[in-house]
Amino acid sequence: MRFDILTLFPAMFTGPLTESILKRAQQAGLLDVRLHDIRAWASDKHRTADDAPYGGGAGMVMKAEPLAACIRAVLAEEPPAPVILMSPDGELLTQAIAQELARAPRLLLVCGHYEGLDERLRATLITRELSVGDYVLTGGELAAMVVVDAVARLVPGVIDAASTAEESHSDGLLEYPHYTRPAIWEGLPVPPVLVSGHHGEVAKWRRHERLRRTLARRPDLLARAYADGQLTRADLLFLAELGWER
Ligand code: 21W
Repeated sequence: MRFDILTLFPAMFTGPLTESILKRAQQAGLLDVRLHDIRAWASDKHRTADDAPYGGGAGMVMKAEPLAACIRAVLAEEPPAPVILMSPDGELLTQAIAQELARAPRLLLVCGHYEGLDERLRATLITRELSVGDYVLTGGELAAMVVVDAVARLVPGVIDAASTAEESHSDGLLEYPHYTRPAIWEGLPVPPVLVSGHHGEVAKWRRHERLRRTLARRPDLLARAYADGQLTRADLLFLAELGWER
């Protein structure tokens, strides 16, 4: 899968792309990430990529011409790709969206900076807008890295297939707690059921811990799991003991 990232700050991407899983995926030829410096498409001698807003106000606006030239040059290559603007006004990224995006052969990610970009780019070249959460970043670069990371790990071969298969038919509950050696750490023991060797009891304990945690931390997810028919009669009995009101 190929990503083309359009940015004024290509150097921001080197760390995440040259470590760990994303590095290995690129070396294996599963992932091809190309960085494009928008400023290289500015035609004036100062390489201007931003300007003051019409109508006045604080901050700067990304100019239409350099970004449009950059997008068009990158889009001229194959295969076709959606042009996704990273924007705080975009649709919130979810695992379902990451799964949808992972089916495309190529994505073009546009990173805004400053107050935003000239609205006419939205009307012409941008096909989708994504936000990574309701908080304010300094630009779209870190958000684009989040998209690359979330989508790339779903590309077959990038990580162990068992991990993503579990997510795709996930019941929408939080994870159970994990433990590894030593059996006692700083006076804290591992729950005895996990060392008991009773696989049925371990499975039941893990399910209960998942339900307990989801109720405590993300009751919204529990309501969704219930509405989606992901909860068994045993789950509902256990949740009733915990005082859950559906
Ligand atoms: C932050 C751009 C604030 C514009 C009203 C008028 C991309 C992002 C970004 C940024 C503003 C994402 C204002 C989650 C994010 C991004 C930079 C608007 C203030 N309000 N996902 N002016 N959060 N952020 N400026 O910030 O480009 S995806």
